[in-house]
Amino acid sequence: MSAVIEDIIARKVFNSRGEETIEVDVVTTSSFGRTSAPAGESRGKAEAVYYPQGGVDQAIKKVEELIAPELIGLNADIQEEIDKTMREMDGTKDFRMIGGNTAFAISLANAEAAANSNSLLLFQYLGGYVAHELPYPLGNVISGGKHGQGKTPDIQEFLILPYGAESFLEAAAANTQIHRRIGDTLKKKDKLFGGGRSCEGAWIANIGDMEALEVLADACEEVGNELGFECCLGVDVAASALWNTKKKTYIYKSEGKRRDSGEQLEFIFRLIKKYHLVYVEDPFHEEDYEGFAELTKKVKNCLICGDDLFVTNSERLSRGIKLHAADAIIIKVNQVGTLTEAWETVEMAKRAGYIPVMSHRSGDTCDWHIAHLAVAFKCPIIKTGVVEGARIAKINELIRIEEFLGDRAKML
Ligand code: 2PG
Ligand code: MG
Repeated sequence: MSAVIEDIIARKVFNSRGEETIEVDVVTTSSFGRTSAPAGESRGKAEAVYYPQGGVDQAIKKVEELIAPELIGLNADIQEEIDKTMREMDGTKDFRMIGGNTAFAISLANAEAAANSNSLLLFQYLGGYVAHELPYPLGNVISGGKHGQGKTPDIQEFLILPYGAESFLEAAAANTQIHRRIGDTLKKKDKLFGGGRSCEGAWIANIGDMEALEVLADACEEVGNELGFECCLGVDVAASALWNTKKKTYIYKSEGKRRDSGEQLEFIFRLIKKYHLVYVEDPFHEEDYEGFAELTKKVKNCLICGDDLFVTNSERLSRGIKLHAADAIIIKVNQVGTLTEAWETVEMAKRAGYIPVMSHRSGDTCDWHIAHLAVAFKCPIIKTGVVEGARIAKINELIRIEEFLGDRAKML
């Protein structure tokens, strides 16, 4: 059925942190699509600028006065044309004129409208009939760094990956059990622990990095033994937030330590070995491609993932590939702006043997599109938290996709 864009409506809504964000409806002759944009707290410097000057209000005005008149009449089926038109209208590298989040919401709402007009689910529309593989959920269970408050760990995220699960539902259930078990342990360990959680639903406790990893390791082992499959550990160091450019050191405030680049490498390497980490995100600051390359060369059986390093940007990824910096990449569509560009980055990553990890943002909405993108783009991992409404929206959508696929569903 034809899907000519008839209207584009933008409004102000809120994300899970209560920050203003943009939501867009794309209405076509035969369908409708809706998307709201997420926001990061620990953003990469090279990310798209979320909004034009004047914030969400100004972005809405731009949609009404500039973007909608340009896109109305185009065919929603031709995603590339929609995305390219927005790029050209903006004219800057970082989307500062119309806003990366404005482009993101239009781009995704358009894809959903196109899928609906073809009577397909989004993952099928984008990935084709053959798309049948589900990602493993990588879940944040203890928060620190910029996502923590007070005397919490320096490392931003302590993550679990139920790698041995046979289905997505089983994997998601394992993550919730581990999350609960960790909550119980923290109650005993930290007298001040009041059950507080970060914006991603991970626990906030008055413990250090090592203690957090010990708690994680025990919980993963216990639950893994009970369920009969392996549950692994990972971290997002978010090292740009620890890096002090002037002093050229990583400052671990809670621990009361400083580490230069060499010490950082040794420290992360020791953590990987001691806790058998299978996933380490942003172990170095966002300009240290060399550090990433050195660590990637040094470790086996542990993904070294670039988030702030690559910001879903193909130019930055291409530099990383040349230097063999990292072997996995976080994909956050709103870091780059449009679906087409994010897809191009995923394709480049796969060609170079990098693992694409589809990801939420710390300030997110109940929007579920990344669940479909993970399946459509064949991402073996989705990083989207364990509990909390905005995270559960994605987890539950993947459970629905798994059910929809029936016998054809397979873990990637
Ligand atoms: C990260 C993310 C998501 P933010 O660093 O990976 O967990 O955080 O959205 O704040 O950038
Ligand atoms: Mg990160």
